This record gives sequence, structure tokens and C-alpha cells, in this order.
Amino acid sequence: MSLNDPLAGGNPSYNNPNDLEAFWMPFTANRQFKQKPRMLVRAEGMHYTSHDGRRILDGTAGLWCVNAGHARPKIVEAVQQQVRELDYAPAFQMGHPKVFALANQVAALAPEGLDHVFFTNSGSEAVDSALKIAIAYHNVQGEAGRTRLIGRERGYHGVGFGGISVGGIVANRRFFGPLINGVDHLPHTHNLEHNAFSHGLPAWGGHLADELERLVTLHDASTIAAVIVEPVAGSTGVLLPPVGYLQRLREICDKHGILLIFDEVITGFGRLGSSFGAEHFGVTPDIITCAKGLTSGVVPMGGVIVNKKIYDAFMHGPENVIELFHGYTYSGHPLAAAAGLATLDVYAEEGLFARAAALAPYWEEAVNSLKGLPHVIDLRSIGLIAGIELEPIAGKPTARAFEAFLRSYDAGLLIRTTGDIIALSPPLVIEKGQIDEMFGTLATVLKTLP
Ligand code: PXG
Ligand code: PLP
Repeated sequence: MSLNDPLAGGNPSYNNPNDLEAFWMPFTANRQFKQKPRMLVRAEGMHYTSHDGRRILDGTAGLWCVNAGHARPKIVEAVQQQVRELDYAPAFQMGHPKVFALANQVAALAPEGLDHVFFTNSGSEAVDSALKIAIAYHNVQGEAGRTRLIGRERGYHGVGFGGISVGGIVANRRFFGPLINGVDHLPHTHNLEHNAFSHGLPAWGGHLADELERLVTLHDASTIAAVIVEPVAGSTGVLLPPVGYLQRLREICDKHGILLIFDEVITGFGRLGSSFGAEHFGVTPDIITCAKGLTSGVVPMGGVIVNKKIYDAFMHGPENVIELFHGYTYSGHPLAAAAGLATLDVYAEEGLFARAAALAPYWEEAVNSLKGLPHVIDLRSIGLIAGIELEPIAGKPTARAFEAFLRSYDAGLLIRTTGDIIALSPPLVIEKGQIDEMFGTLATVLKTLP
């Protein structure tokens, strides 16, 4: 399959691949895609440029990550300068200045008390690292029996074995064998009967946090290391926490000495109009996992932010002994650290988290303008996130939403779909006019869908 790229700016042999076969694409219907590829060749601000030269409004910040908008000069230049100055530094038993600076800045943005950062290269690695840290924490505290992990149905925690074990998306789990032992799941909180077209957080469902008490009774607290949840479940189709739910999880974890992990890979760095979902909801976990917006997607990076209690628990014993036998070749990579520092500067200088918060009511109104359009069975929004749930075509789950994705792309708008739910999460620099454009395009698409 060859692509004729009128824009070939860089190396034309890269922009005109003549064989799409070798690349095994992630989370993609490879054969379908390769018959009719959708290539992005450029990006700036709120827009991508497609290989056929069209401007595509980015309704998803890439994959929920480009929070600062594309090709921000400050970030681009920081990475360019870094690659010249220090391309790589060993991550183990060596350091470089920017990774320490970034850890300080991330700790300053995190809720009070969460003050140490372990860097990874993705959200999946952040999750697996957090789960290992949680189990090891209890071990060094003398409670080696606390190894059980509790996730939630419909949860997405990346694709490592740890992440899919605590995750609750069946397609991501069922092909991969027995996964990690000793994991259990809370029920998800999605319920259209009670909560369809709620404004704000759903009123129904807070009691589902009490299921954690049931799991504690079943397994005994002395076997449970940690509970991990997304404050707002993103990947499964935007599920907001019911009123009181996260607070209740915190209380139950405290009562039983269980660590609470918020997976903020999506909700971190301004997506909800605050630094983290923890701040937005006023609930402080023991550990936050983050990625995506940390570097605005420019260089891969994730992180595990832990509280002092956890970090200090490891800082015992002889000082020449490694405290945590865990890390990646690219933990705190210089390019990622430089991108992260520049990204946090852009967020601060432009007040992008506050901007997202200020735009949220306008965004919510735009989301709700879709009410009554064909197939729409629920609308959910928080911060600059929206979930638009469609009635599936009988016998063909996912087909309707995927058709909406294809038609939106043809109409110049990038959206994301999961099952029959459309998820939107634009860069935080989006203008009101672009919000109008997004929802105008979507309304048109919805009206023409099969
Ligand atoms: N935790 C959460 C809560 C996530 O949303 C990950 C972990 C894994 O991060 P990495 O960097 O390993 O992908 C995620 C990632 C989508 C979509 O369209 C969502 C994610 C990734 C790609 C697509 O919903 N979330
Ligand atoms: N596999 C082999 C053979 C390795 O040598 C290493 C790292 O040295 C890894 C996997 C892990 O790679 P990374 O540290 O990039 O996660």
C-alpha cells in the first residue's frame, strides 16, 4: 500500500512508506487499517495534518496526552537543546540534574504529602511500578502477607501484566492466561438506569465503595496491599465517580491499613481543571500514577508519586544497599525530563489548568447540546473530558461508534471510541470556537449515522 503524500517535508521515504505490512500496530485492526490508512504527518496547536493534506481538529489530545497543544516552541526547543547537551545518562547509580528538578516540580504539583517521584516511560510501567512498590512497602514494614491487589471492573491500568490483572476490561485480559494471582475487583459504577444524563457527579452509586468492605471481609485486610482506581475512568468510556465514592474508598483503606492508589494517567496535569484528580475531588491517595500530560506526550514518560510514609519506609538498613530493586534503562531519560520541565513551565505560564477549569462549564453545555440527537443514550462530562454513549447497533457492538469515528475523521475531527462510547479530551488550549466546531461536526455526524 503506498501513500502519496503531497506534504513530504522531511525524508520522503519516511513520509511515503511503500509497505505498511511490517509494522504491527497497537490496539488497531491492522488489516482494516492497512487497506485504507489514516496517517498523520504534522501537528501544530489544536490541529493535525493528515497525509492527504487535510487539517484535522484534535478532539482527543492525541491519546489524552497532548495537554499543552502540539508543537509548542518552548517544549520543542527544550528537547532539541537537551539532545545536543546530554543525550542519555545511565539511570542506575548515576543522575542528571533535570530529573531531580522535574521530581521536585511534580511533587510540588501533587497533593500535600505526596513528595517523592519514581520515573517510568509510560503509564503501564507507572502502574506496574506502583503495584510493586505497594507490595514491597508492606514487606519492608514487616507485613509480607499483604500482597493482594484490588482493582475495579472496567478499570484501565495499561497493558503490563500487573495493569491488566488489576484492570477490568475483559478484551485486554482474556487472551493472556491466568495473570497475576491474588487480585480481586470492585464493581464498576456505570448505571444508565440511575445515572443517564446526570449533570455533575452521578448521585447514585456512592454505596458501591462499600463493596471494598465486603472484599476485606472475604480476604482479610492482612492480605491486601492496595486498591487501585482511576478517579475518573477514562479508557472504558468516561465514568465519573459517584458522589462520596472516592471519599468512602479512602476511609475504608485507612481503616484497614490498605494503600490507595489513584491512577491519574489521564486525570493528571490539568485534564479536570486541576493538577490532579485527587485535588479536584479532595481525596488524597497514598500513591498517584501519572504519564501522558507529564510531558504533553512529546517524549514518553510516566511517574509514580508516593507519600513520605512510603518512601521513608524503604530508607532503612545499610546506606550502601539499594532500597528498591526496580527501575528502567530509561527511567528519567534526559529528553523526557527536559520535555517535562518545559511542559510544566508552559502549563504554569499559561495557567492551562485554570483555563481548563474555566472552560469546563462551556464544554459541558456543548456536550449536553447533543441531547436528543439520534442514538445518544448518555452524555457525561467533567473538566475537559466528555463521554457520549451511543445505542449499539443490534448484534454489532462497536460498529456505530467506529463509523462515527471514521465519518468525523473525514469531516476533519479526531475523536476516540471505545465500545459504543465516544470519548473527547482536547488539548487544554482549545478555544470556544473550536469547541463549537467539534460539537457541530459531531452533531452532523450523529444525524447521518446508520
Ligand atoms: N492508566 C490509565 C488510567 C490510563 O488511561 C494507562 C494507565 C497506560 O498508559 P500507557 O502510557 O502505558 O498507555 C492509561 C493509558 C483511550 C486510551 O483511547 C487510553 C490510554 C491509552 C491509550 C488509549 O482510551 N490510557
Ligand atoms: N531485556 C533485556 C535482555 C535487558 O538487558 C533489559 C535491560 O537491560 C531489559 C529487557 C529491560 O529493558 P528496560 O530497562 O528498557 O525496560
